Amino acid sequence: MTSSTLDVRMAALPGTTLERHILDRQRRAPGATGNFSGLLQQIALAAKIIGSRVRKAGLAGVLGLTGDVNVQGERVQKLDVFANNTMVSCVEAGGHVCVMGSEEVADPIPVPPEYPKGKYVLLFDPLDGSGNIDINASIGSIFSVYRRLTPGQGPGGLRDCLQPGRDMVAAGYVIYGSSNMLVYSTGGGVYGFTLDPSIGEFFLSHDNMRIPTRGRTYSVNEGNYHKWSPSVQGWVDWLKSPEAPGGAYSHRYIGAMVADLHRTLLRGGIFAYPADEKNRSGKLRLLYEAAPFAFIIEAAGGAASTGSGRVLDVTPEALHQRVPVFVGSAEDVDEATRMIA
Ligand code: P6P
Repeated sequence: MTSSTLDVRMAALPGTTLERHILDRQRRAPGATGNFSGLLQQIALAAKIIGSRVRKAGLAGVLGLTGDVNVQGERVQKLDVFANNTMVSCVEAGGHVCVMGSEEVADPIPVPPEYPKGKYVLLFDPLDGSGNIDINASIGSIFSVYRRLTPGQGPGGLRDCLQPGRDMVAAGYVIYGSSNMLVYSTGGGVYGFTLDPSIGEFFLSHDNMRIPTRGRTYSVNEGNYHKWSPSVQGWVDWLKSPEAPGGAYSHRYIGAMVADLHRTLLRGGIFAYPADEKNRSGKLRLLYEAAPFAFIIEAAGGAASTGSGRVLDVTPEALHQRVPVFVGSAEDVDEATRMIA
């Protein structure tokens, strides 16, 4: 191939697309069948559609509440429903999953009988931090992928959804912020892709993301301070004192897990949602919030604890089970778990 042809070919691609990245890694993965790359492409399409609607939310009449309350007991935003239906529609016909689970839906979501069933399970929070929608603050989508447990090619079910995070195949999130990014990991590294809205394609912008071993910020809802246990109060008091490593930490809290943990992944530090008097198992859901982020943060060199054990070692007993979380830089999480034990 002459150098001019090569130059022309490389010049045509303004970067590494998500598809190219997945296919390049798939070629190096023994026994890869292409199913996962197909599933990730479908998730990326859903992300583009959701991101487009989020950007126009104020104009498209999709702000505000539907009047419904979801299985979490939370008031449902119109965009929550749109995001949930978009993710299901983009994935259900593709033949890559046998069942899905969503924060917005009480029970596992079956693949309609007319569509082929695949070997994967997709669990997702279609629009996390939806309380931030109407104030135009960052929100996101979170997903995790497992292999089916039940035998055969037929529909999957709850048993396929209730797997410990250590058995996860992949996890990722999309942040709808000043730019839209899709971040994913299959365990061997964490890769960030930024959407070029003029092309409608995600391009690799953060190759092999690593979280610093220690940060300078803590991210927790201080409004819950008086509901925490004395040990959690003591840990936060210490972080805010001159005795903290390198001096008092700064506090950053956006109120959307995707945004708070994206910052933590990039800058280091710790994000926590401890148990409290009101949320006795914490507020965040294990299967489609805590576990996918634990998978990603550990793949980036960090740590994720419930306060009494590794998040990825928790075996779920219910689809919408909640856990306390302490996630972020390894040294910060280690200190937190030692102080609150
Ligand atoms: P609080 C958003 O509703 C969410 O599920 C997470 O994204 C976020 O981290 C948390 O709840 C915020 O909860 O009680 O601090 O408003």
